[in-house]
Amino acid sequence: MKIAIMGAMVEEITPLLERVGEYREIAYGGNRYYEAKYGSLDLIIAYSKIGKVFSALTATTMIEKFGAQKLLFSGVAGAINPALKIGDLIVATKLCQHDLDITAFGHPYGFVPEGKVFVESDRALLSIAKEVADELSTTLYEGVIATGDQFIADEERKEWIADTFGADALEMEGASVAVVCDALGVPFLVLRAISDAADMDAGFDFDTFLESSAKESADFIMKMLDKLNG
Ligand code: 3QA
Repeated sequence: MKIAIMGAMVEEITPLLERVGEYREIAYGGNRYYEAKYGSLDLIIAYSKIGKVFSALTATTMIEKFGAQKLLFSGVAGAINPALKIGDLIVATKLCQHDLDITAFGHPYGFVPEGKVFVESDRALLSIAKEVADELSTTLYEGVIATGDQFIADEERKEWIADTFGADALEMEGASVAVVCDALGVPFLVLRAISDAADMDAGFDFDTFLESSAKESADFIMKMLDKLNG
């Protein structure tokens, strides 16, 4: 079984590379991909760079070039739901693009013809995540994640995303990865640990908590890999 694990920023995959030990680096398409073995699993690990376009490229490459059969995204997110505090883990039940807008033609926000507003995560991977959370006695939130090519540090925009999509957290890559995986028939899961609340303090909080929250997410992903290893 070949599993892709991706992040957007180098900080999001460094804790994963530290855990797998030996890996081989392959340069492709302006990024570096890392092949590693983890028990019986073949891993392909990479960070895409920030945003929907780069993350779509990386997800596609992991699947089409490296043959990934499942994809796990690990990283950080801004909280929308006030229940989510810095360091908390959230797994996406479904994802949407908050910045996709052809409403001028009567379409809903987040929709383009032949697409869908929400892409759903793989049920089997979701249930593995829940099992891991139970075993660790950690709280794993489940909810809607909204993606867009903007770092949100604004209450008003955040409320709009909450009201329009019922989103619990927001980031800049999940939905684009979801669209790619859905189109190519690859089960995927997007896991994020909260780094900020997408508010006035978001820039400062993000800088402060990127590393620690990225590690929270990566540690959880490693436990999921242990479970996939059987
Ligand atoms: C932010 C990262 C991008 O990959 C999306 C973090 C956490 N908080 C967010 C927020 N709004 C949107 N997304 C997020 N990730 C990139 S900008 C900082 C870059 O620093 C999730 C996320 N509030 C680079 C140093 O110059």
